[in-house]
Amino acid sequence: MGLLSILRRLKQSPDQEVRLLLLGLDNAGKTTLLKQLAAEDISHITPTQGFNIKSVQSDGFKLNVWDIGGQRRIRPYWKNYFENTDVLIYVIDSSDRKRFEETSMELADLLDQEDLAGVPLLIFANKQDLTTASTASELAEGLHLHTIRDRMWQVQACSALTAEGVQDGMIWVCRNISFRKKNS
Ligand code: G3D
Ligand code: MG
Repeated sequence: MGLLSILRRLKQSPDQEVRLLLLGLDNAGKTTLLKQLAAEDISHITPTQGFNIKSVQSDGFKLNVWDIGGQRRIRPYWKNYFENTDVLIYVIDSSDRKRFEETSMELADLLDQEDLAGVPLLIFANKQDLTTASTASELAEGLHLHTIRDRMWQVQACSALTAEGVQDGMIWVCRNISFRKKNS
């Protein structure tokens, strides 16, 4: 059974649609993670023509997924996908130190987006099964995550391949779903 079906039961209100944005550089592990999350119960995948954006709908959850790097051409369209995001999930390949700077800059760009202001951020320090992986705390330090003060955030070590740590991360996600829609 997919993790999302477990998480569905953790949601505060069954009718509420939780909108998640799953982003990261190419090769970070998003697609692998998505398979762990949704398993067989993805009811609907819509590839958006020309944009490489995947919208995955699974009863009560909506996930928008795409590679964030090298997509400057489509930046004007980001807005459409950011609106009403409950939690931002950012995936990093912890074994790819050469790209820490790049992924850090892309993340900083994201956090600057007005539509994502205050949206809770879960960072998956992925590929922990590799011996070459930086630990979650090394990653946090390398990416200066402690400078993030305008939202709730958490780094979760995981392996999308073995699923280790994935559920813990998603439990954090469920606990930090923002209710901006209701409050605003
Ligand atoms: P993306 O969708 O973010 O671009 P993918 O990334 O999910 O396609 O993963 C890119 C590559 O990393 C894949 O390898 C995938 O198997 C691998 N990968 C993803 N997560 C993990 C993990 O936790 N541990 C390890 N060891 N590998 C992982 P290939 O070889 O298929 O390109
Ligand atoms: Mg992919």
